[in-house]
Formats: sequence, structure tokens, C-alpha cells
Amino acid sequence: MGNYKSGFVTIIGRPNVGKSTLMNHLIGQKIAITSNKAQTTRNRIQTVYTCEEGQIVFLDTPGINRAKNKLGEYMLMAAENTLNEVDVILWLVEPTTYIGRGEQYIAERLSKVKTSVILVVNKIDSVGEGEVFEAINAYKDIYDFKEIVPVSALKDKNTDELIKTIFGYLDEGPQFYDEDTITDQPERAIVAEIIREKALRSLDKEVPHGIAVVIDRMKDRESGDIVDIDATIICERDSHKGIIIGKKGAMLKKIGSDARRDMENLLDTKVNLKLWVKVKKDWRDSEFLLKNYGYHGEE
Ligand SMILES: Nc1nc2c(ncn2[C@@H]2O[C@H](COP(=O)(O)OP(=O)(O)OP(=O)(O)O)[C@@H](O)[C@H]2O)c(=O)[nH]1
Ligand SMILES: [Mg+2]
Repeated sequence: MGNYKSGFVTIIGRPNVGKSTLMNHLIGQKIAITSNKAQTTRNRIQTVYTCEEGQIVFLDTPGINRAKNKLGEYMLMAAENTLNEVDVILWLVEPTTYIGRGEQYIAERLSKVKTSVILVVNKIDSVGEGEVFEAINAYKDIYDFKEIVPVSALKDKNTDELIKTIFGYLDEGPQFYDEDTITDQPERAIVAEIIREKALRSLDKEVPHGIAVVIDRMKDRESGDIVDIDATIICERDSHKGIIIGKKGAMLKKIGSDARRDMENLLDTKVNLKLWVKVKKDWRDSEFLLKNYGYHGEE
């Protein structure tokens, strides 16, 4: 097998531009959670794409945003720490000509790194061709991109082309992971994220941003055909707890049954899910609680 290529590719951008959706579609499996709420992704999530030509290790990162608390600082670090460590940076943007302060900030950060940057104009299914063209025109003036690739992550439009383009910037290299490896995320972490996704999708306003999910127990029954999962949703206020539980428990029930369906698909077995809700005031500003809930500092 001559000329096998490999490398690391980070996906960065403002919140909600579709980074996690793109990564899931590129590897063909849902690993990272997605939602229409900004700041869905909180940790760096690694996935692996393997084909005959080589292997690409993708890093999905939290949306780059001004930090409002310790969790925000952690998220920003998780995204920015990848910039110098990778072979290629994919910078995802919306298909518009509006280049705000957030984008300016990213362009400025990128001007300090030597890594090749590919601009990915996402969500082209949501606008006309003219707008895509104008967006490309606007962006090409703010940074010296190696390539600009328009895609629709959601509709899998032009994503094959993106993979081809990425391989153009990778060198010959080893296969880092065996072809069965899809992600570095442990099953327990994915299960916790599934619950957080359902909560994000069902809850409104500030409530979903203040939650964390902890898996208290995950155990196969001896009969082998069912997994018992106990999990706790942490929130910041008593009033939020009431909202998460809902009238006669309806909201919690909905989150639970939505989550259970995804878990059964992931684990390929029946799941018995029990959910609890607990209040931990200001956990997003507590170093100790952040670590406890899985947001460990990276070196
Ligand atoms: N129309 C359209 N919507 C998309 C596309 N890609 C993503 N979305 C939607 O955009 C929203 C945000 O997607 P995510 O993948 O969660 O975005 P993200 O960049 O990972 O967001 P953060 O993790 O918060 O930084 C979701 O509602 C997606 O369904 C696309 O190609 N077209
Ligand atoms: Mg995301």
C-alpha cells in the first residue's frame, strides 16, 4: 500500500455554524450531539475517517465565543488549543457576507498559526447560489485560505469533494487507528451527551445552557439483553429544576424517552433509563464541579 496519507484536521468556527453536523456526516455516524442552540459542543471530540487513500482524524470543537464563565473559558481553550497541533484547519462559516467580530477574531487567531486553513461555507442548501458566491467573495478578502469549499453538511452536498480537498493537504503517514475505530469518546460519555442533546432540543431560553449530565450507573443485566442506566441532570436553579421536570413530570419523561431511543440504537440493546434532576448553584464557575462533570482541563 504505497502513498497512504494521514493527518489531524480540526473543525472550528462560531457557535451553531454546523461543525458537529459536518463531522458526523463526514464519518457517516452520529457521534457528536447537535442542536439549534449555540454552544452545544463543550468538549473536543475526536473521530476517525478511514478509506483506501488514508486516514483523517477529525476534531470537533466548541464554538468560538467570548467566555462568560469558567466553562466558557474551558470551551474556548478546547477549540483554540487544536490550532497548532493539527495538519489542516477547517473553518466553518454561514453562507452570508456578514463578517462580524466573532469571525474577525478567528481570522486574527489564524493569522498567528502556520497550519493550512480551508474555509468551508456551510448550509448552502438554505440560500441561493448567488449568496454562496457573494459569501465566498467576502471571506476571501479577510484571510489567505488554501481552499474554499461550499457544502451542506445536513444534506451531504459536496462533502465528498471536501474529503478529497483535505487529502490534498495531508502528507504520507501511518494509519493511526485500526479501521474499526470511530471515536475516542467512551460509551458512557456519548450516553451522557445524548441526554444533554435531548434536553437542549426540548428546553428553552437559558435553562439548557446551565445543565450538565452525569451517568451514575450503567450496567448490563445478567440476562444480557438490557442495560440499566441511571443518570442525573444537573441544573443551576430550583426554578430550572421545575422546568426540566415539567408538569406532572412530562418534560423529564419526554427527554428520557427521546434519549432512550438513541441509546438503544447506539448500544444495539434495550435500555432501562432512569433520570434524576439536581440543583448545583453556579456549577459553571466551579473548577471542582466542572472537573466532576467531565470538563477536565487539557494540558
Ligand atoms: N440548513 C442547514 N442546517 C444545518 C446544516 N448544518 C447544520 N445545520 C443546523 O445548524 C444547527 C447547528 O448545528 P451544530 O452541528 O450543532 O452546530 P455547531 O457548529 O456544532 O454548534 P456548537 O457546538 O454550538 O458550536 C443545527 O440545527 C443543524 O441542524 C446545513 O448544512 N444546512
Ligand atoms: Mg457542535
